[in-house]
Amino acid sequence: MLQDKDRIFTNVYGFQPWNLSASLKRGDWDNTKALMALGQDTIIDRIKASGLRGRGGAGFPTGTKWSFMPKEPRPDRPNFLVINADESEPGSCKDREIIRHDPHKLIEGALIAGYAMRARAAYIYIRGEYIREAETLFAAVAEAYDKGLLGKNACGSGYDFDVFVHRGAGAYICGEETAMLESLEGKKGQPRLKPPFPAGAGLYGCPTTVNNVESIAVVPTILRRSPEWFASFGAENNKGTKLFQISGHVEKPCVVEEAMSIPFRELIEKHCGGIRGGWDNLLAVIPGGSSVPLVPASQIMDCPMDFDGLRGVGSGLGTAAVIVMDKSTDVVRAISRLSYFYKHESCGQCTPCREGTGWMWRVMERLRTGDADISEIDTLQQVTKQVEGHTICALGDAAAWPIQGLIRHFRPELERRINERNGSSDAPMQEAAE
Ligand code: L3W
Ligand code: SF4
Repeated sequence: MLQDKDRIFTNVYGFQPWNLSASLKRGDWDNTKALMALGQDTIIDRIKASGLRGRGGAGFPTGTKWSFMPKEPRPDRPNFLVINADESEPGSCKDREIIRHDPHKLIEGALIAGYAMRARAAYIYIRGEYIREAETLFAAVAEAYDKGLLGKNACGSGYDFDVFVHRGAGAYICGEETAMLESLEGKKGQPRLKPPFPAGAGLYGCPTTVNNVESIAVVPTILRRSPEWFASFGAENNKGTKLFQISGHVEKPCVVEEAMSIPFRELIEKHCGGIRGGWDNLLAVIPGGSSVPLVPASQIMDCPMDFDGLRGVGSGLGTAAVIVMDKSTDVVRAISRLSYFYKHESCGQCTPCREGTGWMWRVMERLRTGDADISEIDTLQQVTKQVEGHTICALGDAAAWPIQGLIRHFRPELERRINERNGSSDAPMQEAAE
């Protein structure tokens, strides 16, 4: 288990004030100028050496992403950093805690990351529903300007850097990086085709890196404590500490920073007081936010909570939003509700997603009530394959994967409902198949 001394987010529960004076006591903004004096290439090399992978879901290596940015930006085509605080993934609530209680870690990280990428400014795009958090962020940015930490000659470094906070308007799809850029430009938030990636043509057509809040907020501590320190946690290729957000049927839901790769059972025992009703009562877990497939109890127990471990059980780490479901859960209803979410949030721009999400949800609802034909289970599976990988952005995949996971692990339950509805069976609910 991670020791308190190894936690980056020491104020994640808000026991101390978020403001600048309290943040300074916690070690934020401590000689930031010296960190910047390491030089842009050295900072990028150290972030690469730390093994940090993006904390927004995809897990792309952060230092590598930064290295795609032009080293000599043209004056009429500046580099930009965009920070994704549009935390809308069902189950995810870690970036909210950072912004509420430790906003200066994010703002200092923005300056250092922006400097490393030769960015002129950072835009923090915050979810529209995060009203109080946006107020905190506006106030924290104002404090940083007042003390000369941002703006002209930021921290006395000789580097000019601005931070702008932009509030979203409630659309999940604006968390997709290119939809976010469209939204920042004042347009309807619809994803762009990639390539070009944002590093080639991003905000206002300029080179842009989009990073998640947590990815940026850990940067100052990695540089202060060393990349080797960060890389000492977690398994190979899955390094560092990570904020896990555990919700659902555990005794004590929480957000907690832990070492990457901690086994699922240990995470829940140590921080959540175990499963409601005991371990025998665990049905399934969605380990990475609603976009990844669920994993049945028998496969998740000893699984390392990291990118590779969860891929090994057919799922993913995503944002590390761990949704725990005990045996009281109507798992078909739960996945059907998620299907509705994706149908509702589809931007409608590409046909497989616009039509497919509605189609999948309607079949899911008939499976929920048992009004479908048995053959429709396979038809639904085929439709998810038609949607997956055939859309502009990952929302199509995100709508398909939870249904695929349900069919893979809970087909007997789907069949039971249909048979029961037809009066031909009264088999009891079966546990997830292996
Ligand atoms: C330059 C290349 N850049 C990739 C960059 C790319 C992006 C990053 C990852 O989706 C996932 C999604 C959700 N040259 C590049 C390159 N890049 N190749 O690397 O890209 P990608 O396409 O793998 O992922 P993505 O489109 O960013 C993100 C999943 O996250 N998710 C939900 C997330 C929700 C939140 C939230 O609520 N806060 O983050 C959960 O699993 O399904 O798979 O920057 O430009 N050759
Ligand atoms: Fe829009 Fe869905 Fe296509 Fe993404 S996959 S661009 S959300 S229609």
